[in-house]
Amino acid sequence: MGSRIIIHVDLDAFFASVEEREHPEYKGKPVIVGADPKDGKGRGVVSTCNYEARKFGVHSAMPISRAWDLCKDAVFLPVNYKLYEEVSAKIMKILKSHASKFEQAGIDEAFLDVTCKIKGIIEVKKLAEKIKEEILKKEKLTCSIGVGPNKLVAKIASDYNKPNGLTIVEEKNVKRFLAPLEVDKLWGIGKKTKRKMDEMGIKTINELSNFEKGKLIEEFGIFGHEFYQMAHGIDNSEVIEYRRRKSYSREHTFEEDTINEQFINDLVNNIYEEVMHDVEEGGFNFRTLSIKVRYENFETHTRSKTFSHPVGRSKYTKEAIHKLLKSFLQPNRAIRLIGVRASNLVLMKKQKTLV
Ligand code: TTP
Ligand code: MG
Repeated sequence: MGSRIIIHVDLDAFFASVEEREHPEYKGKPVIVGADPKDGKGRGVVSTCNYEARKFGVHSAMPISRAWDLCKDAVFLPVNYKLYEEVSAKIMKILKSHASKFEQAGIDEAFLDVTCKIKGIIEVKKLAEKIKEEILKKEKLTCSIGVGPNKLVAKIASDYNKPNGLTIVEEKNVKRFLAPLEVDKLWGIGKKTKRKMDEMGIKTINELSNFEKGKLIEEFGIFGHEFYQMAHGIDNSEVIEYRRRKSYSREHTFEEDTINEQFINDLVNNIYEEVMHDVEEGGFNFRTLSIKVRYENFETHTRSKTFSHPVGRSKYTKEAIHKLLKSFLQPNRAIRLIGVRASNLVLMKKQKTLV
């Protein structure tokens, strides 16, 4: 594989930053988003907190009662997931516009493969700065960006200098960059694996990279190989969008509004085939199939069928879409537009993921 240029973008203290943006009066104060602290008796955890609150030792996933003990004066807020999702969608749209290949990796992070459009470090630095500026200008939020020859290095780099950081790791510097970092910066190394490596005398990625591969496989089975590869900065996984997709849909407007059942049925067949093609190409099955019908007066209706198990292109689902359509066919009402949607997607094709 030739050398790639991958960018990883991760928003800073995402939920808390959105809240600060919405409420300028919180500026400078510690902000903690999560469960209700109930004067220290609350159950549940911290979702996230801003960097002011982090100075008190508060962090994500900490019991909210502990956060209360550490920082009573903080502004405690409930999780407004709907708002963060809306902001996230806008940010993802900006990010996607700068990528040849794009993959949302979480509510506030994404990978961009820019290999095709960028030549060299100066250009990628300019692009990263432009992305930061655009997010700040349009959404009033800061992010941290990492650039590397693969997703693993880009992700570690974005975390390297938070908040509002930009870290670029050229291929020739990957080993030097990773060497001093602790092993749990690598994917799939959680508390348990870290403890085990600690017992084996492995604390840093450098120490892991010097460990005999055979011994790692003995200790960690198939993951041993993966750990060895990662410690050497190797990650061949592609930037592909599949995780966050919620549905596939297509719609078509007739050149002239029509009541001709044959025309309507033919169009539905065509749209159904197109949607099935997209679904299959994405490696999905689906559980819900919907039809959308817009009449000549622009009145629009949708109707769905949800199957008890994931389904794909078949006689059965084709019949289902026609059954849904039938309920909208009325002798005197011309139809203007038809749409078909497959949702409740289930990923069928196994994608390469790390442990
Ligand atoms: P992160 O990107 O891990 O954290 P962050 O954006 O709050 O802070 P930073 O990146 O600057 O270190 O997670 C993104 C959002 O996901 C976060 O704002 C809240 C949510 N989240 C939880 O709800 N629970 C968690 O345990 C974590 C880690 C995140
Ligand atoms: Mg973040």
